[in-house]
Amino acid sequence: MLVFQQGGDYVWVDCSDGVQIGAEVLLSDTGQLQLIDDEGKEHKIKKDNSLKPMHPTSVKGVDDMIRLGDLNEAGLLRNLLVRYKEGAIYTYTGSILVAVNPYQLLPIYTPEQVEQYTDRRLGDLPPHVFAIADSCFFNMRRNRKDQCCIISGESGAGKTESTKLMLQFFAAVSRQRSWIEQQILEANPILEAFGNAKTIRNDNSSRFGKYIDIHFTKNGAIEGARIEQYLLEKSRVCRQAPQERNYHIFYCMLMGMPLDQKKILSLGNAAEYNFLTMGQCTTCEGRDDIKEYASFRSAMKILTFTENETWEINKLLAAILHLGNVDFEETIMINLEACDILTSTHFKMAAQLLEVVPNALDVSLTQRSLMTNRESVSKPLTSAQAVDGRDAFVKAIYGRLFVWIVEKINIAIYKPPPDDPKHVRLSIGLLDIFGFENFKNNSFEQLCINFANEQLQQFFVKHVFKLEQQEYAREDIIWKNIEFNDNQRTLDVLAVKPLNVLALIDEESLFPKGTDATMLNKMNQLHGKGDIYMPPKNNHDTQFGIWHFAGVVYYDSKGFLEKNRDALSSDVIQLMQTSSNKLLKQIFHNELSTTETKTKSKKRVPTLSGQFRQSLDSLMKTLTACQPFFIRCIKPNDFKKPMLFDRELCIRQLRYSGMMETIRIRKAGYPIRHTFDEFLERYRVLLKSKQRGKDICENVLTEEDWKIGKTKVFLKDFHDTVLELARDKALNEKALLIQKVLRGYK
Ligand code: AOV
Ligand code: MG
Repeated sequence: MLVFQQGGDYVWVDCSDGVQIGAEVLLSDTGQLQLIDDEGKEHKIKKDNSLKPMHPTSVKGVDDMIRLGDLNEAGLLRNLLVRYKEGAIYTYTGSILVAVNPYQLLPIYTPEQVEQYTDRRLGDLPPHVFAIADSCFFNMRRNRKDQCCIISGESGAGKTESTKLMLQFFAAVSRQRSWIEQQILEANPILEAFGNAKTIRNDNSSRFGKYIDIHFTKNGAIEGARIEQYLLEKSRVCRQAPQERNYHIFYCMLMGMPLDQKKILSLGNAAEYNFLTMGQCTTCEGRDDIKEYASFRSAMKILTFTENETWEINKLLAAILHLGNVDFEETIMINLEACDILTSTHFKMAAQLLEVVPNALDVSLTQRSLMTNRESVSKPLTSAQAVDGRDAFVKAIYGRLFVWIVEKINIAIYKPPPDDPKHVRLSIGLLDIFGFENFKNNSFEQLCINFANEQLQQFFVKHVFKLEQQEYAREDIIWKNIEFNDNQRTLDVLAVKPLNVLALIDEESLFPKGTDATMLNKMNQLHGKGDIYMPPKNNHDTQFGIWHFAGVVYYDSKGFLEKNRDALSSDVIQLMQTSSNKLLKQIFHNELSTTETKTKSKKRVPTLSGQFRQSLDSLMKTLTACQPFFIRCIKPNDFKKPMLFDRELCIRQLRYSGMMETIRIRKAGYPIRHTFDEFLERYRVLLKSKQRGKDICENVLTEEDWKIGKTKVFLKDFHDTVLELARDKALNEKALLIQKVLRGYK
């Protein structure tokens, strides 16, 4: 029986959010206890034996959550909170890193810290993203196996920042201080200028996914890298939700470009452009667009973009802004609704920058050619159709420009392996995609983004729960199964079952008569009865819901097909053929070359979701071939504020990411495995004998709680650390001994 007699003790008390909260006992008189909880609230409760005392590990917090005594949600949450308050934003769960976004610069990323974390075993020092990077690097060299690090978390949780920190670490430990490291680091400001934007969730939100594969020699020197990009959100170029901005590059360019250059492009301030003002927000607190433009320009130089290429890019960006200010006026043309372009400097500038004849631009924006049986006829467009056509054109320019820029960056940083067959190339891949999103209005882009997150969650579930428990069974390890939330059923409905949601969207997109409504209808019929897909509430409603691993999201089906078709009108393609703008022609070379060599059998243009699925499939294959590390980023509040820990928000993230179950399995399980031979080869130095086999392995293991399976040794994360340290020591002693002996000979 525990009786609280004095202050300083800690207990758990009930909280309105359903998860118990920690509280300190301030006073205790005969019948009552006065408590103050973690949020500063006072409680007065009757002295009661049912009050649960806090385990000492929860009072101060622990580095590794598998050491928590109170192994429940309350304990988990408090551990993160206590540490976060002290600026300790990183916590382990075995080798999985949990990172809580501090929303402030912490003094923990200096070159000294990099040095400190280099070549240390995980758990030697306080948890840190550098320690994970170091482990990746160590494992890659030790196991001669490619590694990957999957960084997940919702929008604004800190994935992109963590990725940059990992890169910073690799560039430093590669120790060459050469050009290539500099180039890899400098790819980021370019990618972020073109692919990141302010959203309500994150002032620097990645609107595309990326996988950076860093290539090393067998000695750990960086040789090069390759960046894969996924599905840039193109709609942002023309439309922004309230309080959101277009891509950073536009604002940076307008703020940072010298006046004489702006004059040539006839550019003014951000406030003057329709495409930059839809969100009623042209600045971003805490961001200096002038400074960012300078960094962007210098990064372009480092990545070998010539002055001329950068200028040509600026021309296309300016053309986009001018096109956005082109106005259309309704007219009637032979009894048909039509429209005219209102002559303006914007229109003239757009034609000049795209290097096309103004009249040709006018025609391609206001008319559409249709192929009848024999001939091509043109039909006038209404002003609304003309606006849509113009926007499609602009999105296509920006989207292809982005792809071209990434390709150019890759040309600079990717080095094909040398011809030498003995050359060993190892790699570490960092995955940083757009986080799970649930806005007031969600569209096709959110469905794609959330589908990608769903895939990553499944990768995590597979690695941490499924494969692991299967292996215990295969190796006859006695094991009590741990239950976990499997999101496979959501993935089945989205992309696996026959006629799954994405397949239906694709099918309707390829069907000329398909509309958003016919698509929705089919989805309702085929998936309306299950519990993953939620049909619209009534016939007028265009929203359907999906139960994602991170909660339910309602998507508005309006505009789905158009976005998925992502088609460019043949008029625009023809217009580009007449252009003398080399960059424009280059970024559209795929479209231009297919129309030039027109073949009879028309090739099906892949849809957006089709392409995205294909690239995700290939990503999953790459990841599966690597040894994975996981970083789970947590967003502590919705206000982008430091030192604010919203319990409910954090509980939700911990729940859907499966953190509780992860702790359980990491605590009970044996995440490190070696075959007997591998194990003996590495740790033989700890033994006297040269024998092989299962029994000998047992002699190496002095610590407790390991298991021997049929073909493998099963260890806890901490065993790995202990063994590696012992091995280092033994090798050092041996080296000393050899030195001594050699000295003796002299
Ligand atoms: P995300 O990548 O996870 O969101 P970011 O990495 O862009 O999120 O982080 C959002 C913001 O949080 C950053 O701009 C920083 O201000 C702050 N932040 C994150 N991590 C740290 C850190 N370690 N130290 C200091 N500040 C940090 V998205 O890309 O929206 O899904 O699409
Ligand atoms: Mg990001």
